[in-house]
Amino acid sequence: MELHVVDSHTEGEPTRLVIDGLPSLEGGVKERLAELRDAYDWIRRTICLEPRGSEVAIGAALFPPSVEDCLYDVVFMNNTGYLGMCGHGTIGVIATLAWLGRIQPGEHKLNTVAGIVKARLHDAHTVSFENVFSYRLAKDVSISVPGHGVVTGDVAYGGNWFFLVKSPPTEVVASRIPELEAFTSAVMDALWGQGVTGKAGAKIDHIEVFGPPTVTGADSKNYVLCPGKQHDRSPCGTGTSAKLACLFADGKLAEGEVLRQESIIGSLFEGSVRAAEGGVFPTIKGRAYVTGDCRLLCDQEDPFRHGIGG
Ligand code: PYC
Repeated sequence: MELHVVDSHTEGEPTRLVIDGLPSLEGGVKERLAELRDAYDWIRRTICLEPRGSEVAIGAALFPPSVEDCLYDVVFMNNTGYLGMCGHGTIGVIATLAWLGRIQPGEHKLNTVAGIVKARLHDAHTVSFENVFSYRLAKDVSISVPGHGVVTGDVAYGGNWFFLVKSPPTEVVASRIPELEAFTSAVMDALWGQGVTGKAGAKIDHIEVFGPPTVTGADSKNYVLCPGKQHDRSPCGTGTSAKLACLFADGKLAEGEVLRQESIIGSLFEGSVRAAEGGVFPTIKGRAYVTGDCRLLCDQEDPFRHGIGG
């Protein structure tokens, strides 16, 4: 068994794109995700988990488009399961397709489980995409977080569900990552325990905290806890989308105005919105670089051929 993958990172966050070795799956992108999860989860475990992957690796599986006009159907996955959308992953996929010579600068649509995203390849590394409809579901939701008291934040959707904490528990800087991780993990557990969800009971599986920027020109810095309880090294495309939706809803961001969102490692996304009824369509821009091109081998005698745990 062999999987051909191309690795990239988008503003520090890795994406592993499978370009060969996938089964051919019928149906639309949601049916393809379901079949991958139910019958071929070893692919996610092989590409995302140790010893070949890591807890921060996001996998992306490409399929022929099930929707007219789109380049591919794409299913994103991580160390614990599958994602409806992934912003840094979208930028990584488009930059990788350019590196493979499959696309040229211009617009390219990807059909994700959360909906169609309109990506634009600007040059070999720079990609922007208009994300799916994003909105704030609830403002100023207070929950009780063991060890941290009452924590207040907004529930918003940016392709994934987010809880955007109002006040950070500590400085939002890399040297505080252990405290930020413990705090955001406790917030995630408290949300689940106290039944705070996204629309139709959707699990909130990303937590975002904000602090003052540390790089020139940035407007805000974030720390984003992802579903596998690892933080995003990039400013998080879906998280920045959720933030843009909240700023717009609060009248703090005008249509077309640019927000420069810094990540915990000091990398940047630029974001802006197009207004829509009840929410926004965010556009996120960032850069990705290809870091590897390899064949993952699964030796039948290797007890960890399909990853460790997960
Ligand atoms: O960029 O949307 C994103 C993302 C989600 C999880 C990791 N990155």
